[in-house]
Amino acid sequence: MKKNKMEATLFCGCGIMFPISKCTSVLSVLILSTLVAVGDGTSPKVFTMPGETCGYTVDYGDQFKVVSQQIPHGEEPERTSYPPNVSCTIIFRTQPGKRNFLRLSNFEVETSRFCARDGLYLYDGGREVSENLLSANKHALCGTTLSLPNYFVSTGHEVMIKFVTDGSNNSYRGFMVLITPFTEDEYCSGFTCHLTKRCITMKAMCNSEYQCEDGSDEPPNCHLLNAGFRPSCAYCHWSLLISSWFIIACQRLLAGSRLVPSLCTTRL
Ligand SMILES: [Ca+2]
Ligand SMILES: [Ca+2]
Repeated sequence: MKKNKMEATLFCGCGIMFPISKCTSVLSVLILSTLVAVGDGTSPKVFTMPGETCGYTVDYGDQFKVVSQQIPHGEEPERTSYPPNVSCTIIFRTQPGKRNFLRLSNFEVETSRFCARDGLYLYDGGREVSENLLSANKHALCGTTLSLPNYFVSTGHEVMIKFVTDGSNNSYRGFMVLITPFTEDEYCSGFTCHLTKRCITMKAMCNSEYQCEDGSDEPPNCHLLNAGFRPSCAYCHWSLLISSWFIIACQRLLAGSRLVPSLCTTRL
């Protein structure tokens, strides 16, 4: 491989691309890949509460989304409610050795003392015992002033979610919980969240769901990730940024422990 020469210049692999230069103002870049062009990530499988999964265990998923069902509110079609008299429990179990990151959003549930009327229970593990509740106050979550987003992390590979409503005053948005299994492996075969270093599935990247606390799984240049190609190396990602016809910048987005983004720019 010859550097700094345009004729038959070839670069491949996961390193930082060497500087290239040319004496004219035109530079052609051809990206070749035998791999499948990447689209967006994969949306999590959605579970509704109440729904047909209530009372069951969902095994071995890599990401889940749990939402409260919404039904028309009486004679006011512009308003919706969650259904009355719900008691729905679902256990989500990912692969042993993994843990679960839960992100709670769109939260609006009737306020009551100890959330005894309507409430969302997030359990660490598959047993419905109060000491396993992930909420700091060790009772259900309810209300409309919960500071959002709210994050919870399980200690093992199972979490149980329970949604309970009573027979009245249910005209609220309910909730949405994203469950994203993760490991803390130094050598991540998926995507490593920049801040927490948690390793999540590559399917969670660029799927329009924020599954890292810092949002690093949804970078602003998702559409340019790897210049449109999935990398053969899991530990680096290339984006090709063309700011004008004579400036080419290639930015290396690093995952794992070597998180120091670098930028190389070629000016001709
Ligand atoms: Ca209620
Ligand atoms: Ca995501």
